Amino acid sequence: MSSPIRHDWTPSEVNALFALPFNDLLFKAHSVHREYFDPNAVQVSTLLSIKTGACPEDCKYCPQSNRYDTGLEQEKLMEVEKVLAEARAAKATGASRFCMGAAWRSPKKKDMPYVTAMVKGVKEMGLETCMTLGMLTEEQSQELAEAGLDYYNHNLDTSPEYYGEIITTRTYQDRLTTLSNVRKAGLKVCSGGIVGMGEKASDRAGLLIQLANLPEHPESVPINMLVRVEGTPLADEADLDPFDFIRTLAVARIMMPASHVRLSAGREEMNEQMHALAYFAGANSIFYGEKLLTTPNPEANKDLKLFERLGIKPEERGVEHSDEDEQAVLQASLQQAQNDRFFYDATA
Ligand code: SAM
Ligand code: DTB
Ligand code: SF4
Repeated sequence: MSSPIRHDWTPSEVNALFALPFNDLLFKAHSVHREYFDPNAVQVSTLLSIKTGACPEDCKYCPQSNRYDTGLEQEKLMEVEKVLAEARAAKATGASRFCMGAAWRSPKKKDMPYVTAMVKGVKEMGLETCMTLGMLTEEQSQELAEAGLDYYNHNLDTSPEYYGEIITTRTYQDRLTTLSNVRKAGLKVCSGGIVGMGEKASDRAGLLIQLANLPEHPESVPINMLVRVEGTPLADEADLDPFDFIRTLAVARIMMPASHVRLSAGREEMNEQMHALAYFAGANSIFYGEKLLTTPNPEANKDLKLFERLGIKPEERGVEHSDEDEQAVLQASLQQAQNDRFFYDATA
């Protein structure tokens, strides 16, 4: 392979990647993508908010912070049975990973038996499991690993330099410590950030340098486009140039060639052409299903239809997904998407 896995990226070379002509950058990213991945496979995860709102943190982008009036209805931790029912439904639509998110600064001792029960139950269905619960200690990471958790999502969000403009209630080092605790427990790491919060290209470079220069690359790198939610301090942030978003995906692909790069939040504002460009630039994972945590996401069927038009298949994952039933479900969903392309409801 001509693109090695590196952990020594410098600001000057990453800034130079961002400054490349768009076509040169895309060609480079796509070439790297083909060295490590099937370019026509995209991994699909489903997201569920297991505890919504009333978060004590002050992340300026977040509709769930208790500092901002976003009209969000706060909820207690969801019952384990309800979470399992949602996971079953996600499996039935062909998702391979089920991600559970909580609006916490960090989980409390009393929360742990519930979240570990959720992990065990979802795992038993043959789905990969992922959680995002805020900061974790080494012991909590271990507890989740023992319950069968596969991935932990904890984002660095932006560069160390810009971070203070966005969050004041936890430090960048707190985030790095959680990532290190998660690694020590043997969990796979999902970590990325948000683009479109008023940061400079050098901040996007700074975020990717932090991620790529970790002792191991995160297996999954979500790149979120800011969802501007009424009531949050970033609600009126200027439009992001869509090509700058694609550039960020492309540079992430080049710097972390073996990681899944997730085209994450913000897809509701992206058209099909933008999705196709993102997949070409090296994005090979999405959140699938009509809701992210609290904001809308494209309907699963819309994604499947686009997959079909582009010749993309949902990625099969490990032994869990060689399971015949699941393959049948996926095939049925794809068939449905294919049919929907040619027929419409004439009664509507
Ligand atoms: N409370 C936990 C934490 O922050 O560590 C976990 C849940 S939190 C909602 C997970 C991630 O969602 C954040 O780190 C941020 O990257 C992303 N996120 C939240 N609100 C967003 C928004 N409006 N637009 C884009 N991404 C967002
Ligand atoms: C990530 O990087 N993006 C997801 C997931 N990890 C937890 C969350 C996106 C949230 C978007 C705003 C919302 O729906 O509340
Ligand atoms: Fe809380 Fe997470 Fe939202 Fe920050 S991003 S306010 S920690 S839910």
